[in-house]
Amino acid sequence: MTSPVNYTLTDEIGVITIDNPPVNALSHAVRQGLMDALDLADKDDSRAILIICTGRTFIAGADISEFGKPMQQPMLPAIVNRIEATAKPVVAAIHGTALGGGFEVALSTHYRCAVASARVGLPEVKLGLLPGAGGTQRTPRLAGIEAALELMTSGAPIAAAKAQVLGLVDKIIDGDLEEGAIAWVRELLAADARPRRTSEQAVPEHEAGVFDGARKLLGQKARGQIAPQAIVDCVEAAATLPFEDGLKVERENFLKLMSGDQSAALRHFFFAERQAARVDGLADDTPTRPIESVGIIGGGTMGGGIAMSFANAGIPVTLIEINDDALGRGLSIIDRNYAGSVKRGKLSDGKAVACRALISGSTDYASLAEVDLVIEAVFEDPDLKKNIFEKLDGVCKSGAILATNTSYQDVDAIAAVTSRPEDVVGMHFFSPAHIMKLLEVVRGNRTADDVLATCMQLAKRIRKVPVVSGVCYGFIGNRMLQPYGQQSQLLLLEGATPEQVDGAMENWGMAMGPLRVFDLAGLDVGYKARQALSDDEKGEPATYRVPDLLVEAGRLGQKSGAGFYTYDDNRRLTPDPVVHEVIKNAAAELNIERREISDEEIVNRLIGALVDEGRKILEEGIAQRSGDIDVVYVYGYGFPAWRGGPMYYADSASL
Ligand code: 3H9
Repeated sequence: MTSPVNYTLTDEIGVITIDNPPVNALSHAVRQGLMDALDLADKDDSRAILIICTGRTFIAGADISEFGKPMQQPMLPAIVNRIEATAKPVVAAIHGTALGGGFEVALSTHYRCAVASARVGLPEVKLGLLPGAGGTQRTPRLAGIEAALELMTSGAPIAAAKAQVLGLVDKIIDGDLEEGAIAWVRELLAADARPRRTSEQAVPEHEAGVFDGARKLLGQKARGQIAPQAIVDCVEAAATLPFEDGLKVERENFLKLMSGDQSAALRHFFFAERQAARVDGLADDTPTRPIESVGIIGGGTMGGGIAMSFANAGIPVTLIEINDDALGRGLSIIDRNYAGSVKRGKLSDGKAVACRALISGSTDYASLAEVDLVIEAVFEDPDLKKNIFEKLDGVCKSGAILATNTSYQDVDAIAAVTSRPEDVVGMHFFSPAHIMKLLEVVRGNRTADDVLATCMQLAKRIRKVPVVSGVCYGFIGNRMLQPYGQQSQLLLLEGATPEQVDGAMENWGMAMGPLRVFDLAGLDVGYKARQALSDDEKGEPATYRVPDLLVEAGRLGQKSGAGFYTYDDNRRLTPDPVVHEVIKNAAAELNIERREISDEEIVNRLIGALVDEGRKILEEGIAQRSGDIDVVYVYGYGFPAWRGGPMYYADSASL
């Protein structure tokens, strides 16, 4: 078998080239190949060694698919230590993304160069791990404690230019990387550059209390997660212990995390997310339609957010509203959102201006005649939606994709009003659409394969995570939310308070408890929807009695300053005895006996409700696979990724 690592000696420079597509992960064969190449380089006439990769990226990390299986020698920590100990200068040449163990390989070399478009990072925390090949010890020595903590606990990669400022990269190469890197190695040799070992460097000065401060902050920001805290322990070890002892602390912590539940869950989630992008029965080479321009109907919060998602990816958007006033309002919300993104440092001023310039407005459907995709994002009125699709059928060019952003309605019924149901699909974004990553792609009975393939590909282009759903009321996410929400109402009537229900779920890891979510969304939304239903359709009165009473008392949620809680002007909540009374009275009226309810019961019943519905969704073939449901809940509903998603959790906890 040929090795994925190649070694050549040219004019006194030994070049180690890694070629292990798709991302040059450090599989066993790569690790062995690196050791073999280092053996050759040790013995030959090379005066310096260059490590470089082919394909789209430098090494993107350890091979995650090998985790959880017996590991084969040589192990990465031994390899990086060997690289650093090499007697000849070793140089890393980075392009694409140098991540995790890949960046640790680079950190163990003596000099690092990168193309300007390269990004480097230590994302292990996203897999419930920490950099386990010296990263926790070398990064603080090079970049300082604060920057190292930020890099490792956020897991977010940084651009080459920033890495250079931090001392993690020495030189930015313009033009061809290999040529530029070899020229630089020659310069280094001409200047008699010697191996420069990071392990021999002292950790820069740092503020007293930096570690306790980080632990406290992460206790809030990364509540429930153990890897970020372990990273702080390792960096503290780097600051206080000799290098070798720091490495031991790192190894111990790494192995503990690797065998723990959180990392197993996050690794499941990593692969579930990538699997979700695949559609069963759709060949990888299914043709796609070119999407160079998009129309959006409806300039409300949703339509505006969707418009921004496309504009941010460089795709021009025409936003349609019913009149100039509504259009002006819609565009000004977009302006405000861009200003907010600039203020929060998410976009540069220049980029925001360029993106905003890609969004134009119109009140005339004829402006959509040439667009490649239209997304309808008006409110949930099935007749209005059908009416819009009839109009689109009349004006849009042949081959244009017609999508609805409906959260609940029957995509097949909407498609049926057009003469081209095969071009109709659901694209269900989550609010705020320019920020939330989830996109449910709803496949109608007659949606064409190339339409589906185009939407999946397009999702990636606009930086969304797509999950395919079949047609049913609420699709995957909102359908599961219904029994979850209903169960929260039963818990209130049976004896829990809103703050107990929310507290139990938030302590368990949900970003927000169900009653706070209801208050945020507005209690009047569900109330209005129920008014249109028969008693039978509404279901068990206990599942909606309390919110009905609250709405009738003028408590519509955050927007009215009161719902399940009371809110001050800054939308800070306080529990409200009036609500406790409403709940007690409703329980008495419905003959429900109240009792002590434990936090454990709250979590089990709520997650159980989600999972039961998830199982039905799987059985009916609405979701392709249980991992897809996990992706929906983590990216769309604040489910903790470190618990793997509801379906993974149910399996692992034998629910
Ligand atoms: C680590 O390094 C631990 C060390 O500190 C200590 C060791 C002792 N392994 O995402 P994509 C596959 S922990 C195996 O769609 P993109 C991926 O599954 C690791 N496979 O592409 C997919 O396969 P498929 C730290 C991997 O262009 C294909 O590659 N590193 C790995 O959107 C394409 O992936 C990370 O956490 C891997 N490490 O994004 C980096 N990475 O086609 C994780 C990818 O069969 N990776 N695959 O579905 C990423 O963040 C992105 O994949 C990357 C490319 C940015 C590299």
